[in-house]
This record gives sequence, C-alpha cells and structure tokens, in this order.
Amino acid sequence: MNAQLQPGEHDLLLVIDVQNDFCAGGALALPDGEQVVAPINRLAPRFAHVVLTQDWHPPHHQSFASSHPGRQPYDTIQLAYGAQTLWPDHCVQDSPGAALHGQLHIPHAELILRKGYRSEIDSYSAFYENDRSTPTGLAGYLRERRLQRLFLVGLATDYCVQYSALDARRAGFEVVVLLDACRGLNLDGSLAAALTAMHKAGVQIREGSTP
Ligand code: VGL
Ligand code: ZN
Repeated sequence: MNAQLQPGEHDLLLVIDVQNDFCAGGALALPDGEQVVAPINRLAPRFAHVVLTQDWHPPHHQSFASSHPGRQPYDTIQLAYGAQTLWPDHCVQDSPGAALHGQLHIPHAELILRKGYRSEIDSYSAFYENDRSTPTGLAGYLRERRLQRLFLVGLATDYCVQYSALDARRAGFEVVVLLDACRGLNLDGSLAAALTAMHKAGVQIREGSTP
C-alpha cells in the first residue's frame, strides 16, 4: 500500500448497514450484498477507528409497503417530508434480519449507530433522517473526536452509502467511497445517478477496496 494513504488518527472507516436482511436470503437482499464482508474484514484492521451503522426499524415502520394498504414494495409515495420509496419489511428491531452479518469481524469498532428507529421517518443517511433536518448526532460525535476523513463501505451504494456520503460532505468531512466494498440495489438507474451525485459533491470514489 502507498505509505501516504495509510489511514491515520483522523481517519475513520464507516461501515454502513452490513446486515442480514441486505444479504442473500434476507428480506431486502441486494445482489451480492454479502460479498462486501470479506473486503471489509480485510480493511478494518488497518483503521484505528471504525464506526458501524445498523438500519433499525420498529414494526410497521412508515417505509414498509405493508404499512400502506394497496401499495407494493418499491412503489414511491409522498410522506410529510417528501418522496419515500416503500420497502419490504426489513431490519425490524431485534430480529435476525437486523443483526449485523455473522461473518463481519470488527472487534475494535467503537460505535454502532442505529438509525431509522422513528416510526414516521425513514433514515438512509448515517447523519440525517430522510426529512433532511433531524440529525443522528454522528457529525457532532466525529467532530468531537477529531475524525476528519471518512472511508465509506457497505450497503447499499445507491441508498444509505450515497446519502451518508453526501451528508458527510455537507457537514465538511473528507469522504472516500471504496466501491469494491459496497454493493448497490440499482432501482431505475439509481446506481449511476448515485455515482454522479457523489462525484459532483466532491466524494472521492475509488474502484478498489484499499484506502
Ligand atoms: C437501506 C433501503 C431501506 C440501505 C435501508 O441500507 O441502503 N435501503 N433501508
Ligand atoms: Zn431501512
């Protein structure tokens, strides 16, 4: 590895939603979702600081199609805060699907940040809920700990990884997305759109999974 790119004291590996429901056999399985586990396990020991996020919905969450009679998963509806894609029931608090993938091995992770726990609001981003104004507290946590450059990996590239990356840029952090350690959903071209939006926002996008 290029010595200049050795992660340092102010760098963080932010591992987004590597949970059973987003992997093979899960309620909202992404194509090859589980394939992020091995590269993330290889990356993590190189970082002094690692934070994990966990999508963590109460039963009957507003983002579930089952909460809206007559609607199907992947329909889009208008909620008080704007457009919301409806999902199959997934990552229900304390269910096996909400657990982190069993092979994910990051014993030194310092924080597990749960999100999406308010019934009425979805939360793709690790920083803000989908109303774009309710903070999770992560920006303050990172600033207080002087963590400045964030390396993002996990699921899904075009949803929670993208939203987290864009919010992190807005909050003034340096952001690198390591694509080989991410997998996307790609609904209606959402993957290409996400890469374009992240690039425009100044997110560094690297094809590999090495920092
Ligand atoms: C996610 C859809 C619904 C994600 C979470 O982790 O990208 N996507 N909830
Ligand atoms: Zn969710």
